[in-house]
Amino acid sequence: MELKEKRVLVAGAGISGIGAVSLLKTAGADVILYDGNEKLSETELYDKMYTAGVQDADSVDVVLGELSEELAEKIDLCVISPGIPLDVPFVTLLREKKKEIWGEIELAYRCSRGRLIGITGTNGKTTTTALTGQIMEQYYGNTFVVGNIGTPYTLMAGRTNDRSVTVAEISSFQLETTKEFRPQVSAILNITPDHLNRHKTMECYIDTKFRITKEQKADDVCVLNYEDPILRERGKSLPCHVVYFSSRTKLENGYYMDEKKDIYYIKDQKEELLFNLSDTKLVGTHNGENIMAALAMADALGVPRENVIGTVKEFTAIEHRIEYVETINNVIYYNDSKGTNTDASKKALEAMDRKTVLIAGGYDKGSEYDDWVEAFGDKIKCLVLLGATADKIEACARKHGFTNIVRVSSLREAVEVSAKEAAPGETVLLSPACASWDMFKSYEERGKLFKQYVREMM
Ligand code: UMA
Repeated sequence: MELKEKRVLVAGAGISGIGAVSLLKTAGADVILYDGNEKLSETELYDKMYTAGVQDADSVDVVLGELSEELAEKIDLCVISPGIPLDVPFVTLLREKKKEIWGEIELAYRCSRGRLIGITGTNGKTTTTALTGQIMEQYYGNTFVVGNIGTPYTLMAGRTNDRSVTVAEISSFQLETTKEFRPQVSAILNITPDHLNRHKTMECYIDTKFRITKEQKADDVCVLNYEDPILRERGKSLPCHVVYFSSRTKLENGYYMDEKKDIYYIKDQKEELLFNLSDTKLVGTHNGENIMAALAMADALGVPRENVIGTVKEFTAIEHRIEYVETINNVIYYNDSKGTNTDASKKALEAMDRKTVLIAGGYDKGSEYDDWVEAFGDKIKCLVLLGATADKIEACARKHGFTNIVRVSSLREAVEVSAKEAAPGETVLLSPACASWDMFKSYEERGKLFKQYVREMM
Protein backbone atom coordinates (compact mmCIF):
# COMPACT_ATOMS: atom_id res chain seq x y z
CA MET A 1 0.00 0.00 0.00
CA GLU A 2 1.33 3.42 -0.97
CA LEU A 3 1.15 5.52 2.21
CA LYS A 4 1.52 8.97 0.64
CA GLU A 5 -1.60 11.04 1.25
CA LYS A 6 -3.43 8.09 2.80
CA ARG A 7 -5.51 8.92 5.87
CA VAL A 8 -4.06 6.77 8.65
CA LEU A 9 -5.38 6.37 12.17
CA VAL A 10 -2.61 5.50 14.63
CA ALA A 11 -4.24 3.82 17.63
CA GLY A 12 -2.42 4.11 20.95
CA ALA A 13 -0.35 7.11 21.97
CA GLY A 14 2.41 5.20 23.78
CA ILE A 15 5.91 4.80 22.37
CA SER A 16 4.81 2.53 19.50
CA GLY A 17 2.10 4.96 18.46
CA ILE A 18 4.50 7.91 18.46
CA GLY A 19 6.99 5.81 16.44
CA ALA A 20 4.26 4.95 13.92
CA VAL A 21 3.22 8.62 13.58
CA SER A 22 6.83 9.56 12.91
CA LEU A 23 7.28 6.95 10.18
CA LEU A 24 3.92 7.73 8.57
CA LYS A 25 4.55 11.47 8.49
CA THR A 26 7.91 10.84 6.79
CA ALA A 27 6.06 8.69 4.25
CA GLY A 28 3.70 11.59 3.51
CA ALA A 29 0.54 10.18 5.13
CA ASP A 30 -2.24 12.24 6.67
CA VAL A 31 -2.12 11.08 10.30
CA ILE A 32 -4.64 11.04 13.15
CA LEU A 33 -3.30 9.96 16.53
CA TYR A 34 -6.03 8.25 18.53
CA ASP A 35 -6.04 7.06 22.14
CA GLY A 36 -8.94 5.60 24.13
CA ASN A 37 -7.78 7.37 27.29
CA GLU A 38 -9.59 10.71 27.24
CA LYS A 39 -7.61 11.93 30.24
CA LEU A 40 -4.37 12.19 28.23
CA SER A 41 -3.11 15.72 27.69
CA GLU A 42 -2.99 16.83 24.05
CA THR A 43 -0.12 19.21 24.85
CA GLU A 44 1.93 16.34 26.25
CA LEU A 45 1.24 14.26 23.17
CA TYR A 46 2.44 17.04 20.86
CA ASP A 47 5.51 17.42 23.09
CA LYS A 48 6.17 13.70 22.75
CA MET A 49 5.86 13.94 18.97
CA TYR A 50 8.31 16.84 18.84
CA THR A 51 10.76 15.06 21.12
CA ALA A 52 10.61 11.99 18.85
CA GLY A 53 11.38 14.22 15.86
CA VAL A 54 8.00 13.79 14.10
CA GLN A 55 8.01 15.88 10.93
CA ASP A 56 5.34 18.57 10.88
CA ALA A 57 3.80 17.31 14.15
CA ASP A 58 1.33 20.23 14.23
CA SER A 59 -0.51 18.74 11.28
CA VAL A 60 -1.29 15.54 13.21
CA ASP A 61 -4.85 15.49 14.55
CA VAL A 62 -5.24 14.10 18.05
CA VAL A 63 -8.46 12.31 19.00
CA LEU A 64 -9.07 11.03 22.54
CA GLY A 65 -11.88 8.95 24.08
CA GLU A 66 -14.41 7.18 21.90
CA LEU A 67 -13.80 6.79 18.15
CA SER A 68 -16.72 8.17 16.16
CA GLU A 69 -18.33 6.24 13.33
CA GLU A 70 -17.77 9.22 11.08
CA LEU A 71 -14.00 9.16 11.64
CA ALA A 72 -13.87 5.37 11.32
CA GLU A 73 -15.53 5.75 7.93
CA LYS A 74 -12.99 8.31 6.69
CA ILE A 75 -9.74 6.45 7.28
CA ASP A 76 -7.82 4.24 4.83
CA LEU A 77 -5.70 2.35 7.33
CA CYS A 78 -5.36 1.86 11.07
CA VAL A 79 -1.93 1.20 12.62
CA ILE A 80 -2.52 -0.31 16.04
CA SER A 81 -0.25 -0.41 19.10
CA PRO A 82 0.50 -3.81 20.66
CA GLY A 83 -1.11 -3.06 24.02
CA ILE A 84 -4.58 -2.64 22.47
CA PRO A 85 -6.57 -5.90 22.46
CA LEU A 86 -8.29 -6.66 19.18
CA ASP A 87 -11.73 -7.14 20.75
CA VAL A 88 -12.24 -3.53 21.90
CA PRO A 89 -15.23 -1.66 20.38
CA PHE A 90 -13.29 0.67 18.05
CA VAL A 91 -11.46 -2.27 16.43
CA THR A 92 -14.80 -4.06 15.94
CA LEU A 93 -16.15 -0.88 14.33
CA LEU A 94 -13.17 -0.64 11.96
CA ARG A 95 -13.51 -4.30 11.06
CA GLU A 96 -17.20 -3.88 10.32
CA LYS A 97 -16.24 -1.09 7.97
CA LYS A 98 -13.67 -3.42 6.34
CA LYS A 99 -10.79 -1.09 7.18
CA GLU A 100 -7.25 -2.41 6.89
CA ILE A 101 -5.54 -2.87 10.30
CA TRP A 102 -1.77 -3.26 10.60
CA GLY A 103 0.24 -3.64 13.74
CA GLU A 104 3.00 -1.12 14.34
CA ILE A 105 5.47 -3.93 13.48
CA GLU A 106 3.87 -4.48 10.07
CA LEU A 107 4.16 -0.79 9.26
CA ALA A 108 7.83 -0.76 10.29
CA TYR A 109 8.53 -3.90 8.28
CA ARG A 110 7.01 -2.42 5.12
CA CYS A 111 9.09 0.73 5.51
CA SER A 112 12.43 -0.93 6.31
CA ARG A 113 15.31 -2.41 4.35
CA GLY A 114 18.21 -4.80 4.94
CA ARG A 115 18.40 -8.02 6.89
CA LEU A 116 15.89 -8.77 9.62
CA ILE A 117 16.01 -11.15 12.58
CA GLY A 118 12.75 -11.65 14.53
CA ILE A 119 12.83 -13.24 17.98
CA THR A 120 9.86 -14.40 20.00
CA GLY A 121 9.08 -16.87 22.79
CA THR A 122 7.46 -16.67 26.19
CA ASN A 123 10.75 -16.13 28.00
CA GLY A 124 14.32 -15.24 27.17
CA LYS A 125 13.49 -13.03 24.20
CA THR A 126 14.94 -9.83 25.60
CA THR A 127 18.25 -11.45 26.62
CA THR A 128 18.49 -13.28 23.29
CA THR A 129 17.62 -10.14 21.31
CA ALA A 130 20.19 -8.06 23.19
CA LEU A 131 22.87 -10.73 22.74
CA THR A 132 22.10 -11.28 19.05
CA GLY A 133 22.06 -7.51 18.54
CA GLN A 134 25.48 -7.23 20.17
CA ILE A 135 26.89 -10.01 17.97
CA MET A 136 25.56 -8.28 14.84
CA GLU A 137 26.77 -4.85 15.96
CA GLN A 138 30.27 -6.12 16.70
CA TYR A 139 30.63 -7.91 13.37
CA TYR A 140 28.56 -5.90 10.89
CA GLY A 141 28.03 -2.55 12.70
CA ASN A 142 24.97 -0.82 11.22
CA THR A 143 22.63 -2.76 13.54
CA PHE A 144 19.26 -1.77 15.01
CA VAL A 145 17.88 -3.54 18.09
CA VAL A 146 14.16 -2.86 18.25
CA GLY A 147 10.67 -4.03 19.22
CA ASN A 148 9.31 -5.27 22.51
CA ILE A 149 12.78 -4.78 24.04
CA GLY A 150 11.93 -1.06 24.21
CA THR A 151 12.82 0.93 21.09
CA PRO A 152 9.83 0.81 18.73
CA TYR A 153 10.69 -0.74 15.37
CA THR A 154 8.86 2.16 13.66
CA LEU A 155 11.28 4.66 15.18
CA MET A 156 14.27 2.96 13.53
CA ALA A 157 12.76 1.60 10.30
CA GLY A 158 13.46 4.82 8.40
CA ARG A 159 17.16 4.58 9.26
CA THR A 160 17.66 1.03 7.98
CA ASN A 161 19.41 0.48 4.65
CA ASP A 162 20.31 -2.42 2.36
CA ARG A 163 23.39 -3.29 4.42
CA SER A 164 21.89 -2.93 7.90
CA VAL A 165 20.79 -5.66 10.28
CA THR A 166 17.65 -5.24 12.37
CA VAL A 167 17.22 -7.49 15.39
CA ALA A 168 13.63 -7.31 16.59
CA GLU A 169 12.11 -8.73 19.75
CA ILE A 170 8.52 -9.49 18.84
CA SER A 171 5.82 -10.19 21.45
CA SER A 172 2.64 -12.16 20.86
CA PHE A 173 0.73 -8.86 21.06
CA GLN A 174 2.78 -7.58 18.16
CA LEU A 175 2.42 -10.76 16.13
CA GLU A 176 -1.39 -10.65 16.24
CA THR A 177 -1.42 -7.90 13.64
CA THR A 178 1.39 -8.83 11.24
CA LYS A 179 0.54 -9.57 7.61
CA GLU A 180 3.56 -9.69 5.29
CA PHE A 181 6.15 -9.51 8.09
CA ARG A 182 8.93 -11.86 7.01
CA PRO A 183 12.19 -12.03 8.95
CA GLN A 184 15.06 -13.69 7.13
CA VAL A 185 15.92 -15.42 10.40
CA SER A 186 13.39 -16.07 13.15
CA ALA A 187 13.49 -17.78 16.53
CA ILE A 188 10.83 -19.12 18.86
CA LEU A 189 12.61 -19.82 22.13
CA ASN A 190 9.84 -21.57 24.11
CA ILE A 191 6.08 -21.42 24.59
CA THR A 192 4.48 -21.71 28.03
CA PRO A 193 1.19 -20.19 29.26
CA ASP A 194 1.23 -16.37 29.37
CA HIS A 195 -1.09 -13.49 28.45
CA LEU A 196 -4.05 -15.86 28.40
CA ASN A 197 -6.44 -13.08 29.41
CA ARG A 198 -5.70 -11.56 26.00
CA HIS A 199 -5.23 -14.63 23.79
CA LYS A 200 -8.00 -16.59 25.61
CA THR A 201 -6.70 -20.11 24.87
CA MET A 202 -3.28 -21.71 24.77
CA GLU A 203 -3.97 -22.76 21.15
CA CYS A 204 -4.50 -19.14 20.13
CA TYR A 205 -1.36 -18.09 21.96
CA ILE A 206 0.69 -20.79 20.19
CA ASP A 207 -0.78 -19.90 16.80
CA THR A 208 0.05 -16.26 17.41
CA LYS A 209 3.68 -17.06 18.25
CA PHE A 210 4.00 -19.10 15.04
CA ARG A 211 2.98 -16.09 12.98
CA ILE A 212 6.64 -15.05 13.20
CA THR A 213 7.51 -17.75 10.67
CA LYS A 214 4.28 -17.68 8.63
CA GLU A 215 5.69 -15.72 5.68
CA GLN A 216 9.17 -17.25 5.73
CA LYS A 217 10.32 -19.02 2.57
CA ALA A 218 12.60 -22.00 1.85
CA ASP A 219 15.83 -19.99 2.09
CA ASP A 220 14.87 -18.39 5.41
CA VAL A 221 15.81 -19.91 8.77
CA CYS A 222 13.74 -20.54 11.89
CA VAL A 223 15.54 -21.45 15.13
CA LEU A 224 13.56 -23.58 17.58
CA ASN A 225 13.99 -25.15 21.00
CA TYR A 226 13.99 -28.92 20.51
CA GLU A 227 12.98 -29.54 24.14
CA ASP A 228 9.71 -27.71 23.73
CA PRO A 229 7.29 -30.40 22.46
CA ILE A 230 5.11 -27.85 20.66
CA LEU A 231 8.05 -26.34 18.82
CA ARG A 232 9.60 -29.70 18.00
CA GLU A 233 6.34 -30.96 16.50
CA ARG A 234 5.35 -27.85 14.59
CA GLY A 235 8.92 -27.36 13.38
CA LYS A 236 8.43 -30.40 11.11
CA SER A 237 5.99 -28.59 8.87
CA LEU A 238 7.50 -25.12 8.56
CA PRO A 239 8.10 -23.67 5.08
CA CYS A 240 11.70 -22.66 5.87
CA HIS A 241 14.93 -24.27 7.04
CA VAL A 242 14.69 -25.20 10.75
CA VAL A 243 17.66 -25.24 13.14
CA TYR A 244 17.15 -26.74 16.60
CA PHE A 245 18.98 -26.22 19.85
CA SER A 246 18.67 -28.43 22.91
CA SER A 247 19.77 -28.45 26.54
CA ARG A 248 18.95 -32.17 26.93
CA THR A 249 19.16 -34.13 23.67
CA LYS A 250 22.29 -34.63 21.61
CA LEU A 251 20.93 -33.71 18.18
CA GLU A 252 22.24 -34.97 14.85
CA ASN A 253 22.39 -31.39 13.66
CA GLY A 254 22.12 -28.19 15.65
CA TYR A 255 23.33 -26.85 19.00
CA TYR A 256 23.51 -28.85 22.21
CA MET A 257 24.40 -28.12 25.83
CA ASP A 258 25.25 -31.17 27.98
CA GLU A 259 24.91 -31.67 31.76
CA LYS A 260 28.34 -30.12 32.38
CA LYS A 261 27.07 -27.06 30.45
CA ASP A 262 29.49 -27.62 27.59
CA ILE A 263 27.98 -26.12 24.45
CA TYR A 264 28.47 -27.91 21.11
CA TYR A 265 27.73 -27.31 17.47
CA ILE A 266 26.80 -30.60 15.80
CA LYS A 267 26.79 -31.21 12.06
CA ASP A 268 25.89 -34.65 10.73
CA GLN A 269 26.54 -36.13 14.18
CA LYS A 270 30.05 -34.62 14.33
CA GLU A 271 30.33 -32.42 17.37
CA GLU A 272 32.50 -29.37 17.86
CA LEU A 273 32.93 -28.13 21.44
CA LEU A 274 32.49 -24.35 21.45
CA PHE A 275 32.79 -23.31 25.12
CA ASN A 276 31.33 -23.92 28.58
CA LEU A 277 28.50 -21.78 29.96
CA SER A 278 30.81 -20.83 32.84
CA ASP A 279 33.08 -19.08 30.30
CA THR A 280 30.28 -16.55 29.87
CA LYS A 281 28.80 -14.02 32.32
CA LEU A 282 25.34 -15.61 32.20
CA VAL A 283 23.97 -18.28 34.57
CA GLY A 284 21.27 -20.96 34.37
CA THR A 285 20.19 -23.52 31.78
CA HIS A 286 17.70 -21.05 30.29
CA ASN A 287 20.58 -18.72 29.45
CA GLY A 288 22.46 -21.62 27.84
CA GLU A 289 19.38 -21.97 25.61
CA ASN A 290 19.31 -18.24 24.85
CA ILE A 291 22.99 -18.39 23.90
CA MET A 292 22.47 -21.39 21.62
CA ALA A 293 19.61 -19.60 19.86
CA ALA A 294 21.85 -16.56 19.33
CA LEU A 295 24.67 -18.79 18.01
CA ALA A 296 22.27 -20.38 15.50
CA MET A 297 20.93 -17.00 14.33
CA ALA A 298 24.41 -15.52 13.97
CA ASP A 299 25.45 -18.56 11.95
CA ALA A 300 22.41 -18.12 9.69
CA LEU A 301 23.51 -14.56 8.96
CA GLY A 302 27.10 -15.59 8.26
CA VAL A 303 28.94 -14.24 11.31
CA PRO A 304 32.18 -16.25 11.77
CA ARG A 305 32.02 -18.44 14.86
CA GLU A 306 35.14 -17.01 16.52
CA ASN A 307 33.57 -13.52 16.41
CA VAL A 308 30.31 -14.84 17.85
CA ILE A 309 32.03 -16.66 20.70
CA GLY A 310 34.08 -13.59 21.58
CA THR A 311 30.93 -11.49 21.94
CA VAL A 312 29.01 -14.17 23.84
CA LYS A 313 31.79 -14.38 26.45
CA GLU A 314 31.71 -10.61 26.99
CA PHE A 315 27.93 -10.22 27.14
CA THR A 316 26.48 -9.31 30.55
CA ALA A 317 22.96 -9.97 31.88
CA ILE A 318 20.31 -7.40 31.04
CA GLU A 319 18.69 -5.10 33.56
CA HIS A 320 15.72 -6.54 35.52
CA ARG A 321 16.47 -10.17 34.60
CA ILE A 322 18.03 -11.92 37.62
CA GLU A 323 20.06 -8.75 38.05
CA TYR A 324 22.38 -8.56 41.04
CA VAL A 325 21.59 -5.41 43.06
CA GLU A 326 23.58 -5.33 46.33
CA THR A 327 24.78 -7.41 49.26
CA ILE A 328 23.67 -5.89 52.57
CA ASN A 329 24.44 -7.66 55.89
CA ASN A 330 25.43 -10.71 53.82
CA VAL A 331 21.98 -10.83 52.23
CA ILE A 332 22.11 -10.74 48.41
CA TYR A 333 19.35 -8.81 46.61
CA TYR A 334 18.33 -9.77 43.05
CA ASN A 335 16.00 -7.81 40.78
CA ASP A 336 13.99 -10.07 38.47
CA SER A 337 11.18 -7.61 37.78
CA LYS A 338 11.09 -8.99 34.25
CA GLY A 339 9.92 -12.31 35.72
CA THR A 340 6.39 -11.36 34.64
CA ASN A 341 5.01 -14.89 34.35
CA THR A 342 5.35 -18.08 36.37
CA ASP A 343 7.71 -19.73 33.92
CA ALA A 344 10.16 -16.82 33.88
CA SER A 345 9.99 -16.63 37.67
CA LYS A 346 10.66 -20.38 37.98
CA LYS A 347 13.88 -19.86 36.03
CA ALA A 348 14.94 -17.21 38.54
CA LEU A 349 14.10 -19.52 41.49
CA GLU A 350 16.17 -22.24 39.84
CA ALA A 351 19.14 -19.88 39.51
CA MET A 352 19.16 -19.07 43.29
CA ASP A 353 21.64 -21.15 45.26
CA ARG A 354 20.75 -19.98 48.79
CA LYS A 355 17.60 -19.83 50.93
CA THR A 356 15.43 -17.11 49.48
CA VAL A 357 12.80 -14.58 50.52
CA LEU A 358 10.64 -14.13 47.45
CA ILE A 359 8.72 -10.94 46.65
CA ALA A 360 5.89 -11.63 44.18
CA GLY A 361 2.42 -10.64 42.97
CA GLY A 362 1.10 -8.00 40.57
CA TYR A 363 -1.30 -7.52 37.68
CA ASP A 364 -3.69 -10.44 37.06
CA LYS A 365 -3.17 -11.98 33.60
CA GLY A 366 -5.38 -14.96 34.43
CA SER A 367 -2.40 -17.23 35.19
CA GLU A 368 -2.40 -20.32 37.41
CA TYR A 369 0.29 -20.49 40.09
CA ASP A 370 0.37 -24.21 41.06
CA ASP A 371 3.53 -25.20 39.17
CA TRP A 372 5.31 -22.10 40.32
CA VAL A 373 4.48 -22.73 44.03
CA GLU A 374 5.56 -26.36 43.62
CA ALA A 375 8.92 -25.09 42.36
CA PHE A 376 9.53 -23.36 45.73
CA GLY A 377 10.82 -26.66 47.24
CA ASP A 378 12.90 -25.98 50.36
CA LYS A 379 14.51 -22.95 48.77
CA ILE A 380 11.82 -20.34 49.39
CA LYS A 381 11.62 -19.61 53.11
CA CYS A 382 9.15 -16.74 52.97
CA LEU A 383 6.78 -15.29 50.37
CA VAL A 384 6.14 -11.54 50.50
CA LEU A 385 3.02 -10.73 48.47
CA LEU A 386 1.68 -7.52 46.98
CA GLY A 387 -0.58 -6.39 44.15
CA ALA A 388 -3.80 -7.53 42.49
CA THR A 389 -2.92 -11.24 42.48
CA ALA A 390 -1.96 -11.43 46.18
CA ASP A 391 -5.20 -13.19 47.25
CA LYS A 392 -5.05 -15.66 44.40
CA ILE A 393 -1.38 -16.50 45.01
CA GLU A 394 -1.85 -16.78 48.79
CA ALA A 395 -4.77 -19.22 48.33
CA CYS A 396 -2.72 -21.27 45.90
CA ALA A 397 0.37 -21.33 48.16
CA ARG A 398 -1.69 -22.41 51.19
CA LYS A 399 -3.34 -25.15 49.11
CA HIS A 400 0.16 -26.52 48.48
CA GLY A 401 1.09 -26.29 52.17
CA PHE A 402 3.26 -23.16 51.95
CA THR A 403 2.22 -20.91 54.83
CA ASN A 404 5.07 -18.49 55.59
CA ILE A 405 3.40 -15.60 53.78
CA VAL A 406 3.54 -11.88 54.56
CA ARG A 407 1.09 -9.49 52.85
CA VAL A 408 2.27 -5.94 52.11
CA SER A 409 0.69 -2.98 50.36
CA SER A 410 3.70 -1.36 48.68
CA LEU A 411 7.01 -2.35 47.13
CA ARG A 412 8.89 -0.30 49.71
CA GLU A 413 7.18 -2.26 52.50
CA ALA A 414 8.00 -5.49 50.63
CA VAL A 415 11.70 -4.61 50.65
CA GLU A 416 11.66 -3.64 54.35
CA VAL A 417 9.82 -6.83 55.37
CA SER A 418 12.14 -8.99 53.25
CA ALA A 419 15.22 -7.43 54.82
CA LYS A 420 13.87 -8.45 58.26
CA GLU A 421 12.93 -11.96 57.12
CA ALA A 422 16.25 -12.78 55.39
CA ALA A 423 19.09 -14.04 57.60
CA PRO A 424 22.78 -13.47 56.71
CA GLY A 425 23.75 -15.90 53.94
CA GLU A 426 20.31 -15.78 52.37
CA THR A 427 18.85 -14.04 49.32
CA VAL A 428 16.00 -11.63 48.63
CA LEU A 429 14.57 -12.03 45.16
CA LEU A 430 11.98 -9.81 43.47
CA SER A 431 10.48 -12.14 40.86
CA PRO A 432 6.77 -11.30 40.74
CA ALA A 433 5.48 -13.99 38.30
CA CYS A 434 3.01 -11.26 37.27
CA ALA A 435 3.00 -8.15 35.08
CA SER A 436 3.46 -4.81 36.81
CA TRP A 437 0.52 -2.87 35.42
CA ASP A 438 -1.64 -2.93 38.61
CA MET A 439 0.79 -0.69 40.53
CA PHE A 440 3.46 0.49 38.09
CA LYS A 441 3.82 1.81 34.55
CA SER A 442 6.11 -1.03 33.53
CA TYR A 443 8.34 -3.79 34.84
CA GLU A 444 11.24 -1.37 34.36
CA GLU A 445 9.71 1.12 36.77
CA ARG A 446 9.04 -1.68 39.29
CA GLY A 447 12.63 -2.96 38.96
CA LYS A 448 14.19 0.50 39.28
CA LEU A 449 12.14 1.29 42.38
CA PHE A 450 13.11 -2.05 43.91
CA LYS A 451 16.79 -1.26 43.38
CA GLN A 452 16.32 2.23 44.81
CA TYR A 453 14.59 0.91 47.97
CA VAL A 454 17.30 -1.74 48.45
CA ARG A 455 20.10 0.81 48.07
CA GLU A 456 18.41 3.18 50.50
CA MET A 457 19.00 0.55 53.22
CA MET A 458 22.80 0.80 52.83
N1 UMA B 1 -4.69 2.13 24.75
C1 UMA B 1 -5.87 2.42 24.10
N2 UMA B 1 -6.87 1.50 24.11
C2 UMA B 1 -6.74 0.29 24.74
C3 UMA B 1 -5.51 -0.02 25.39
C4 UMA B 1 -4.51 0.95 25.36
O1 UMA B 1 -6.02 3.50 23.52
O2 UMA B 1 -7.66 -0.53 24.70
C5 UMA B 1 -3.64 3.14 24.76
C6 UMA B 1 -3.24 3.56 26.15
O3 UMA B 1 -4.10 4.54 26.67
C7 UMA B 1 -1.82 4.06 25.95
C8 UMA B 1 -1.35 3.32 24.70
O4 UMA B 1 -2.47 2.60 24.19
O5 UMA B 1 -1.76 5.46 25.75
C9 UMA B 1 -0.25 2.37 25.08
O6 UMA B 1 0.12 1.55 23.99
P1 UMA B 1 0.88 0.18 24.28
O7 UMA B 1 0.26 -0.50 25.46
O8 UMA B 1 0.99 -0.59 23.02
O9 UMA B 1 2.31 0.66 24.84
P2 UMA B 1 3.60 1.27 24.16
O10 UMA B 1 4.06 2.34 25.09
O11 UMA B 1 3.38 1.65 22.76
O12 UMA B 1 4.63 0.04 24.33
C10 UMA B 1 4.57 -1.08 23.42
C11 UMA B 1 4.72 -2.38 24.22
N3 UMA B 1 3.67 -2.49 25.23
C12 UMA B 1 2.83 -3.54 25.28
O13 UMA B 1 2.89 -4.46 24.51
C13 UMA B 1 1.81 -3.54 26.39
C14 UMA B 1 6.09 -2.45 24.89
O14 UMA B 1 6.24 -3.73 25.47
C15 UMA B 1 7.17 -2.27 23.83
O15 UMA B 1 8.44 -2.19 24.47
C16 UMA B 1 6.93 -1.00 23.03
O16 UMA B 1 5.61 -1.01 22.47
C17 UMA B 1 7.93 -0.84 21.87
O17 UMA B 1 7.76 -1.82 20.90
C18 UMA B 1 6.21 -3.78 26.91
C19 UMA B 1 5.47 -5.01 27.39
O18 UMA B 1 5.09 -5.05 28.55
C20 UMA B 1 7.63 -3.88 27.46
N4 UMA B 1 5.27 -6.03 26.55
C21 UMA B 1 4.60 -7.26 26.94
C22 UMA B 1 5.58 -8.26 27.56
O19 UMA B 1 6.80 -8.15 27.33
O20 UMA B 1 5.10 -9.20 28.24
C23 UMA B 1 3.99 -7.91 25.69
